[in-house]
Amino acid sequence: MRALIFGITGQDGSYLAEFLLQKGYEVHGVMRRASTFNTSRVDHIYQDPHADKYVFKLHYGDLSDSSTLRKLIYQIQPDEIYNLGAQSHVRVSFDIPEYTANITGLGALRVLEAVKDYQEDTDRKIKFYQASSSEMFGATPPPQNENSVFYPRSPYGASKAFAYYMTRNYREAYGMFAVNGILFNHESPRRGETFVTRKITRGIARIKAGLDKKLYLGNLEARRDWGYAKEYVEAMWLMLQQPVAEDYVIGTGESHSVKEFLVAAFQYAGLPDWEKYVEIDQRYYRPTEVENLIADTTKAKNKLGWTASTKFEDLVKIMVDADIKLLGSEK
Ligand code: NAP
Ligand code: G4F
Repeated sequence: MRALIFGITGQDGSYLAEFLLQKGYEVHGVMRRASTFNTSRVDHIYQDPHADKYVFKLHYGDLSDSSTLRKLIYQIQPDEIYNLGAQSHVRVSFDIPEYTANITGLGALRVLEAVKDYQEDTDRKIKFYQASSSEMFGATPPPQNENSVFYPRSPYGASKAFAYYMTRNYREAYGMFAVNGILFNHESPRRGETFVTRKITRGIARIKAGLDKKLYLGNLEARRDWGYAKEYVEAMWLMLQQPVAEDYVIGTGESHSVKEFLVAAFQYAGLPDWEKYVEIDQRYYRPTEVENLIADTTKAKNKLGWTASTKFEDLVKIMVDADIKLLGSEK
């Protein structure tokens, strides 16, 4: 089996690549050219092109660049494509809405269109996974499932909703095996440093090491359904192994506030007086907020046999421990 991953250098892309390599896949990934190294999450699985068994291959490309992604699909001839590439930061999407729509929204359409043409030209089939998001539910009250109404509250959420509907449309219009995994927030030690969980655990490590005195945050009342990213990539893969292409909600079924995460993380790190260190800064608030997300994962449980094993308390511990260890090794 051959898989092509857009967004391989991201949190999920790196876990998915590891997962598929363990399953015996040949894994191809698309990375952006950058002036600094952007492969730190996959460096540990990087292979020299001259290796005997060369099964992990990186290619330059960008979701804004139809001709290159089309060329890659024709050259690689993957059995499965996972589109995890996105401008994935909700707050930033208010600053760069057009770019977000181009990459997070139109990027998915560019891949779908290339897959459609490839299938028509070659008579081969490609299964397509779209990284849809609980941000699409936005203001719709929890719990949210596959039938809940979308009410996006950001350019990011609206762009993901566009990609979601295009994925469904290509499934219905052209009979493509195209699925949406509607994933709720999932975190890990590989989470980007500006998402709130990682910002907190990294901030704690720096405070404990005496490098920072304060941690500046925005809205502490928002609630999220936080799971462990390493487990969520299996659900992505399972969706593509089903006999019929369908969309699935993936989460833990629990919701916690940012404040709860903050308190649990500071306490676990041995700093119970968290208020001494945390300041609220308006710049981290969003013009419109998503207040509460809780996944109803009944369908995933029944059809995929998938449930989240790592819950809130364990996730906090994994992330705090990892950031304290990382800072220690950097020092
Ligand atoms: P992430 O860490 O931000 O990774 C995003 C990936 O997309 C990175 O590899 C990034 O490359 C790549 N990318 C960005 N712009 C691109 C472009 N113009 N062309 C090609 N690739 C581009 O996100 P993640 O947390 O792994 O999430 C994976 C996907 O799931 C994203 O689509 C995200 O929106 C979606 N999602 C995430 C969550 C969550 O809680 N993590 C929940 C629901 C849905 P660089 O490394 O070069 O920046
Ligand atoms: O960690 P966040 O930035 O994640 P958010 O906005 O929920 O988006 C993440 O999850 C989505 C799935 O629902 C993904 F689709 C998306 O790609 C991304 O991975 O913010 C979580 C909450 C928000 O309510 C935010 O207002 O934390 C609040 N928050 C409070 N202070 C903060 C901060 N968020 C960030 N990033 N930084 C803060 O200082």
